[in-house]
Amino acid sequence: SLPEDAQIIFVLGGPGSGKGTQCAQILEEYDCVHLSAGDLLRAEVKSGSVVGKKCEELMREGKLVPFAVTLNLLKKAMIESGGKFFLIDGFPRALDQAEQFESSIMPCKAVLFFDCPEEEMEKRLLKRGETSGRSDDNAETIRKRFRTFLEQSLPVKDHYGDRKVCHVISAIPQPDVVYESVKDILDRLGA
Ligand code: UP5
Ligand code: MG
Repeated sequence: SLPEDAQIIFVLGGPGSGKGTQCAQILEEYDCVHLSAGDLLRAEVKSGSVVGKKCEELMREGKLVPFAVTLNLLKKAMIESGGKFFLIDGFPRALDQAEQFESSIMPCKAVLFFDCPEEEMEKRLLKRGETSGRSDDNAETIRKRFRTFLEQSLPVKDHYGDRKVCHVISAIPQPDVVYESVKDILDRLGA
């Protein structure tokens, strides 16, 4: 099980807003465990498991995989890491996921939300698609990911916004400039 003084920060934002990039920066300075739900899912797909095969198709369509799958992958990775300060990147992606995760594991301490216009995110993802090998980095799937984000994931931000734990950060500037804002918030949180 998890240590009693474990802490969780959810790192959210649209597809290509820079969640992974900022988490990599945070890791260099703070003692924490970075868990990307998307990376865990891609590893599951790569493993060739039955669950992975089902997720592969959904991810190629820009849809959400079943909550139980991400919950199990995250829970396992959290425990196995032996850490106690977790950056959970790209999860929860729907309101019910947020509620169920928090009631079954623990409430989050804060949310970092990277705010970025769709045109900018699209530009970044198309560029990355030239070399990433990610089956969802193509124009058609990117549009579907944006739709899923608006319809299912954005309500999560409003949910936390109401609870005042959500910190909205502009993700438009260069990564090191965005990171300055991130650092300010983490330091204020006493991370
Ligand atoms: N880049 C980054 N920051 C930049 C900046 N400030 N200025 C200019 N360029 C910047 O960055 C994306 C690209 O932009 C990179 O090339 C980077 O260099 C550049 P990245 O840091 O990778 O952005 P990120 O927000 O992490 O983008 P990602 O594509 O990972 O976001 P998604 O949320 O779309 O992907 P994720 O891996 O989280 O999920 C993939 C799929 O898995 C989902 O579509 C869904 O099907 C499934 N999923 C679930 O079903 N449930 C889950 O809980 C999680 C995932
Ligand atoms: Mg990512």
